[in-house]
Amino acid sequence: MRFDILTLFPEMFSSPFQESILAKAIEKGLIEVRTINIRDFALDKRRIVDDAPYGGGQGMVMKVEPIARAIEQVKSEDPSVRTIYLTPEGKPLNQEMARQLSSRSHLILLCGRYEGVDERVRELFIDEEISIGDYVLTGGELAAMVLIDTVSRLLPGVLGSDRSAEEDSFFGSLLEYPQYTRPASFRGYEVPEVLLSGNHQAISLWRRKEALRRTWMRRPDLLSKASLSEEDKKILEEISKKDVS
Ligand code: 4GT
Repeated sequence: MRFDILTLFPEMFSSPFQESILAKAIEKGLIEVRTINIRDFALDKRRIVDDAPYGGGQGMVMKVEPIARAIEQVKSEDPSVRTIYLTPEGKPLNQEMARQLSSRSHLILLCGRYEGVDERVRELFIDEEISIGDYVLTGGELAAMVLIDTVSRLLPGVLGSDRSAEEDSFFGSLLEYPQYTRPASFRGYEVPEVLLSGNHQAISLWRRKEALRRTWMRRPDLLSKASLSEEDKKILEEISKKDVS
């Protein structure tokens, strides 16, 4: 899968893709991440990419022409590329959207700065607008990194082939159960005994219970969308009766 990032700050993307899982994914050729400096598509001698807003007001607006040229260059190489603008006004990103995006072979990610882009960029060139949450950033770059990270880990081979499918069925519906590793005892705080028991059926049941408990306590909104078995519903009834920690 290929990502073309249109940005005024390509340097921001150097380190996130040079570490760990994403670096390996690039090495293996599973993903390709390219940055395109929008300023390279400004043709005037000062290479101006922004201007004051018509109608007045605070800040600057990113001009349409450099962005148009940059997008058109990528599209001339691959007319089927999908163009995404990262903005707080976009559709909130979730696991299901990440899964759908992971089926595409090529995305353009447009990163805004200042007060954002001229509206005609959105009308003429953008297929989809995505937000990573209800808060404001200084630019779309961090949002683009978040999107690339969450989509890339869903591609076959990026995490280790057996893991991804398993996780997909689970996530989006329930929070994760608690995890422990050695030592079994730390300053008097013990790992739950069942995890040391070797009883895999008991361990699975405990984990399902803890996932349900955590979801009920922290994200009850997720439970209405989750696919729950009859046993899950019984467990939840018990949890809601107790209602502690
Ligand atoms: C928040 C998000 C985002 C920004 C988000 C245009 C100029 C938008 C600054 C940019 N803030 N981008 N993608 N929540 N800020 O996704």
